[in-house]
Amino acid sequence: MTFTGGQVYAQTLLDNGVKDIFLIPGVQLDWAVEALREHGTAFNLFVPRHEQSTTYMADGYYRVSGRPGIAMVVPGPGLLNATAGLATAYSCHSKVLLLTAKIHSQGAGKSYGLLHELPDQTAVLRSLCTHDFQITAPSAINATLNAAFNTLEQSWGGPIGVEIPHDYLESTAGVQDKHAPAPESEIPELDSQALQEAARLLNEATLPVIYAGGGTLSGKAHQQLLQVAEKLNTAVVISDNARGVIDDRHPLAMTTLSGRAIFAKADVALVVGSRFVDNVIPKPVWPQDKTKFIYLNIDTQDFGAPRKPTVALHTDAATGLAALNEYLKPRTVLSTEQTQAAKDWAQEQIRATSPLGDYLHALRQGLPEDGIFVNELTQVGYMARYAFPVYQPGSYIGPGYQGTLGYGFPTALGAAVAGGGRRVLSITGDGGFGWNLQELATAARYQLPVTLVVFNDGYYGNVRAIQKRVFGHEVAVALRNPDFQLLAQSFGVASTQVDNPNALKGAIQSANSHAGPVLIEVKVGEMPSPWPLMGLKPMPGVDIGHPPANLI
Ligand SMILES: Cc1ncc(C[n+]2csc(CCOP(=O)(O)OP(=O)(O)O)c2C)c(N)n1
Repeated sequence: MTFTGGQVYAQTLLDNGVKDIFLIPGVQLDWAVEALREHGTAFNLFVPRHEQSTTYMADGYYRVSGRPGIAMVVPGPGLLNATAGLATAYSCHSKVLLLTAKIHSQGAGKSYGLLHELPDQTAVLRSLCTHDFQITAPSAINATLNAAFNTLEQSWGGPIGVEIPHDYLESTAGVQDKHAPAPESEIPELDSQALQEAARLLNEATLPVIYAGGGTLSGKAHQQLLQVAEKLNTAVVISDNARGVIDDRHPLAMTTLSGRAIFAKADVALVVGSRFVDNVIPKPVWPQDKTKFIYLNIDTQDFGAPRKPTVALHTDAATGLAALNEYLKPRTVLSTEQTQAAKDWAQEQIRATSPLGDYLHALRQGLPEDGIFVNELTQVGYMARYAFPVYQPGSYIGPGYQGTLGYGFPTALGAAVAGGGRRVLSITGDGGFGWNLQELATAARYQLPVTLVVFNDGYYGNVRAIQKRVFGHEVAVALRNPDFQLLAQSFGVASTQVDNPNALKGAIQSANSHAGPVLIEVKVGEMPSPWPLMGLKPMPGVDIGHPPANLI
């Protein structure tokens, strides 16, 4: 029996456990898509309205399920459209597999100007993926795809790309079944001297503190992190990328805001799975000289300047924390009163930044315990980074260091596919919604349980606020919006409009009992700035957000 390359391709995806695929078809994918169809209900094909959503949906899917998110696009502009999602997946270590077609194998490098040809497509893909695979012959489809899946499995995260010239999908010549050798594990062995030195520093410190970055979440180190925190009874300051790694209601769980009070007194900090560099200026998020730093990271790049590690532990978060735990002496670094004082102080700061804090309260109260929150680059969203309480891993999604405006809604759709009926709450500003408002069609078509809250202030409000504060003027920030109620209606999406936090809470609660998507528009005016409270260090020159010296 002979098979087309497309059939081998589809069968290999199935053999690697793939069920859900986020794709936009096109002529270069035809033989693969036809083969997917032949498998009937074995595959669920989700077809959004723009290629950027394929990778965003795949990312949201991975972050909720822990299973690789699979995106499929045509070459050239198809791939280029998908790159913002790849960049976000890269910054969040999300296991996204991007399957892209390529121009005809005999046109490669010849500049014939074939449909969707790029001068160097592989270079584009390679620059945004941790690994990339080229299918170099029809007979190599099975082996190369298996190698990509094995690598994805062994890797510590980040997107992987696979390219296939479209003629190989149509070809029946020489298609063979081959098995790829399993790649080596990417987890290095821990240096035992460094481990003991780290344990000594933590055991002898007066106030050791733990800082958890996204690597604790992607490295599934929840239990190990909690064990170390509870052994020392000290605070874990959870970065935006790690939200959910420990339930925020745990007495030792701190956000970057409540963590300010702890870091101010800490003499040793254990930084786990974090780049620990400010998002805008290449400086560490906390000064390196007054505190001794132990950095635990799988990526040796994250040990270098401007960080100054006293000890560097090179392994993944779960392995490193479990090993450290063996050497730590049980003690009570912080009392319940001290951790509560830090949390109470943070709450007061949030409450005082009204109405942002009230809106966040409404969002949390409206969302069920197991609901999934997808944050965005909107003013309420900046505050959510440190003020939206998160209860479990995989229930909070942020954009990582990319800070990609507009990523949230399509990411929420992928999260909903993975969520098995859990309600997804996606927030956006009216500006960011413009990046992907066509995906209301996708939400409606697949009846995804997403509540989309659009904060409508008529501006790129965050940029406007910064312009006004810094320059005293505003420019290029006013928006002319559609009627969001009519827009939702035209896509067949239920919608409502509110103008205060209490009404927002009620609208979210009613949306929870809806099976499909609901759009809630919130009419807002100018908001107070969420920036002075963001980040571990108080903002220089701003007089709010400084914890009193005697707080803990
Ligand atoms: C891809 C991308 N483009 C531009 C920006 C810069 N940016 C950050 S916030 C923002 C304005 C957001 O406006 P809106 O979505 O209306 O939310 P608001 O600030 O009004 O709450 C812009 C343009 C970005 N972060 N990402």
